[in-house]
Amino acid sequence: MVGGKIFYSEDTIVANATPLMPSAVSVVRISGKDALSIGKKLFRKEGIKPRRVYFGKIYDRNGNTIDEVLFIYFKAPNSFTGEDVVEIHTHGSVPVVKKVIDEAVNYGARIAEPGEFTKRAFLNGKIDLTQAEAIAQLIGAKTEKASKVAVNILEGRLSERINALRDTLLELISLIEAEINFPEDVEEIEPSIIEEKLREVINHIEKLLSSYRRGQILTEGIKLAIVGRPNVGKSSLFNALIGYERAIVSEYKGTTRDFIEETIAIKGIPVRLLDTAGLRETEDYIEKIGIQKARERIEEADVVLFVFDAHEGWTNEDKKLYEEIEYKQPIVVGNKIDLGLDKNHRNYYFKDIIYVSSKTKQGIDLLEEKLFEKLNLTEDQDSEVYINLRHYKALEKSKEILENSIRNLNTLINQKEILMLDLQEAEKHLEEILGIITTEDVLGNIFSNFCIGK
Ligand SMILES: Nc1nc2c(ncn2[C@@H]2O[C@H](COP(=O)(O)OP(=O)(O)OP(=O)(O)O)[C@@H](O)[C@H]2O)c(=O)[nH]1
Ligand SMILES: [Mg+2]
Repeated sequence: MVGGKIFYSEDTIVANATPLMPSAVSVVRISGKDALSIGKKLFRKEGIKPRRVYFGKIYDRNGNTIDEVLFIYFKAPNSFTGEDVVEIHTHGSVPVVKKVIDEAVNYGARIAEPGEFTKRAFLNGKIDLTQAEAIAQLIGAKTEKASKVAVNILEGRLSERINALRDTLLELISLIEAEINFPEDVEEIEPSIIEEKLREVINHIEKLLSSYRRGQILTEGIKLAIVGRPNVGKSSLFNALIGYERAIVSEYKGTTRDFIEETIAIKGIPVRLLDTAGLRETEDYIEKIGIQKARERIEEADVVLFVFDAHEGWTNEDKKLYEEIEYKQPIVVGNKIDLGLDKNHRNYYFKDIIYVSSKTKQGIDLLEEKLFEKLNLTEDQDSEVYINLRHYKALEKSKEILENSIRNLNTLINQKEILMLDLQEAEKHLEEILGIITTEDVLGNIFSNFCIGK
């Protein structure tokens, strides 16, 4: 909390904390300095103590019962927002919730803006900005893994790492400052030590920067295209991966024309899987269009699975196609191993073939492993954190300044004031991430992405 004091906004806000739809229970939340007095007017009970659950009724302004509810009061600063908060648990009836909000407004509350509760929690120092963002991330998480990482950040894992970087810089800044202020009493710092410290910070920044892409994969997923010549078993592999017979499979070449898409989770990552038409020269008009579409999908794909028939062997046609899409660095999949491997398979010029059978599902797990490895994801994400674009930009700026300082260290070592200012600026960019310094713009951007009531 800033200076240990509760930051009270001018007004008291109200909103439904649960979606407006029929359900077992709905929660209406009121936060602000008048939360309790407004709550009491609705609940009509005296002697409400904090953090106790009361059962009773909510009345409208004319004394008519709106609903039977549970009523909880959280006294500042021990609440989510850090302000006085009242939670009213009604039956999950849309008209009831609307009516309760309407009556709270009648007694002086204002309808909350999106993210306003969380914003108040931030302004009261209950959470820093990375944690506020993590709340939105957690609410929006589509997979268990994405939610796990959001919880890591909510628990302060990202803040810890940013603070560690800040500490290193602040320590260095204070050493330089001491040297500037007391040149007689303080020993000069070796430039090599300064450089070492700066490199250490840059290293850690780079690690965080590289987590950005992984975070995107985790939250937004990837596009995975299955590609190869006709009849090698692309649609069969597609079906094996999604777990049911979605795509038509047949012994005729050119079975798949239009591409087929299905979203699945592979080890917790959302994957948009695309089955495409077998690539070949053809006179068939429809097939031609399909092949054109397949090529577009290859272009867009994050990862390409290049399938060939490992029983038949690596043909010239495979080679030609492979060379065409080599720039995508595809994962090469040899299918149909249940029929036995081609006798020349040891001579293929790749080291890295994943052999599978779409029919028996042999090797499919290895393929998933390989995909994971390719995306640079690890299985163990218990303490993993991912940065967002806002963090990315701030870290880049900080890194740029530090790199510049290293480059010019020979000169700066004799201009310590300038060096100090640079390091201070680099540190300020780290503060931005945590929200120690912010602008209304930045806050507006972040909190407007929240849903109402959070
Ligand atoms: N034994 C065996 N047969 C397979 C396997 N995978 C596919 N097949 C057979 O190979 C033939 C072609 O399979 P598809 O999955 O339709 O091949 P495709 O690559 O999608 O073909 P197009 O859509 O024409 O490009 C079918 O007869 C499948 O039953 C496998 O792992 N083992
Ligand atoms: Mg097919």
